[in-house]
Amino acid sequence: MTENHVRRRSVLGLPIAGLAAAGAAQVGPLVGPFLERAAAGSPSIIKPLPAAWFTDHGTNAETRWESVDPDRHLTPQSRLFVRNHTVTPVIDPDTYRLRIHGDGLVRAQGVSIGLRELRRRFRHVEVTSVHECTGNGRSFYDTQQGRKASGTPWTLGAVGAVRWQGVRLRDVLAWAGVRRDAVSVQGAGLDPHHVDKGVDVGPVRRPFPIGKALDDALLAWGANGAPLLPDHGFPLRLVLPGWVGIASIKWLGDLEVSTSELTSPWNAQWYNVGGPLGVNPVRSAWELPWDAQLPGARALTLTGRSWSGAAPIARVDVSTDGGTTWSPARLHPERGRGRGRRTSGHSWSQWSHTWRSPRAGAHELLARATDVRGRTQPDIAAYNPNGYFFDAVVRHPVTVV
Ligand SMILES: Nc1nc2c(c(=O)[nH]1)N[C@H]1C(S)=C(S)[C@@H](COP(=O)(O)O)O[C@H]1N2
Ligand SMILES: [Mo]
Repeated sequence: MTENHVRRRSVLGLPIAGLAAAGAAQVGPLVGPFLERAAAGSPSIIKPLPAAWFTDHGTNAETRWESVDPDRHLTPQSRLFVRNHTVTPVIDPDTYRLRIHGDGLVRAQGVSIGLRELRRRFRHVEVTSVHECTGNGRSFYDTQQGRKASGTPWTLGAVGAVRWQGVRLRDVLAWAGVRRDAVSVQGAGLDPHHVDKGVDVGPVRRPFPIGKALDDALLAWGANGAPLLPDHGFPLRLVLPGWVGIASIKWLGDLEVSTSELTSPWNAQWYNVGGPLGVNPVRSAWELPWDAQLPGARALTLTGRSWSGAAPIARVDVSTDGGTTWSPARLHPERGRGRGRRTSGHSWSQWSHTWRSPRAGAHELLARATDVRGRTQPDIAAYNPNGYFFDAVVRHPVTVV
């Protein structure tokens, strides 16, 4: 981490306070910006979080589904959810280096590379993926299934679709000299160490199989054609398309490649339900506020989206009567495909449903998606104490007035 310099300058235009400077000297270089932001009332996240777009969960921010523009397929970074274990660091791109090392490399002492060289040396690629937190939907374990799970009480807004720009991890590993018997890769972030119940458990990091690294994993510097925002991993993050959000380490400072299975609390203690969680499940959401008040009309056209970590969506069935009767939603032609030559990956599906002659009063809207591999959404999600992978059909209350 010594090669990376965190810029000590004003954050949100505020001068560095004496308190912040003193605190930083005692507890580490990344705490200065944190104290400044705390003084500004925004302790963890730098970008603005207007209440119309986000639900504030402290160090995390959730996108409001009613603020999603049905005419825009990709999620702008300004509207993308944020999940921070600690605080967004401010990293100087000019001195930033990524260190790659481990006994899974031919030369175990490893290599390090700066941003300019990374851009110059490797073929640029674009990949669209659905970016989602493992705990998305967690609050429904409590509100829909009567069993509370611990963690951020996300509704369904810890998700977005992003077209990432960067380079293939496999190209970088080939250059670094990966051994044939390497099995495990682990990225670590440059954000402050995570402290769990008073114990410093080190930087946020999580191992994944070499197979994913050599398949479609990316080192991304851009999202939707713009540089990553600080909150989303500037200057460089891992992206593991279709996998749990924790796999996509932000502010990537270190990559270890190993010939034995690596482990960390983020695959052993957390994000683990009888094994480390990998591919995201199938989920759906209506582009409506919770408890929406809908104007009575002869026909109401409602919109939503469905997605799966494994594959594109094949069909979506909807019910406007709490699940008694179902009909297929109209899937919109896919608009998530990039125009660039090298675009791959898959996005979410947008859909709509015309609700004819809705009667005044309270109703529950349901949507159930199935992906092209036949994975679908159950009526009840399998409970686990940390509330991961809530994939059941959500019962969305609305009132027709
Ligand atoms: N270094 C680092 N990487 C991280 C995290 C973090 O706290 N620190 N959070 C992870 C989790 S749990 C998720 S869901 C995603 C969130 O990415 P986003 O904030 O860009 O939406 O980043 C992952 N990568
Ligand atoms: Mo997450």
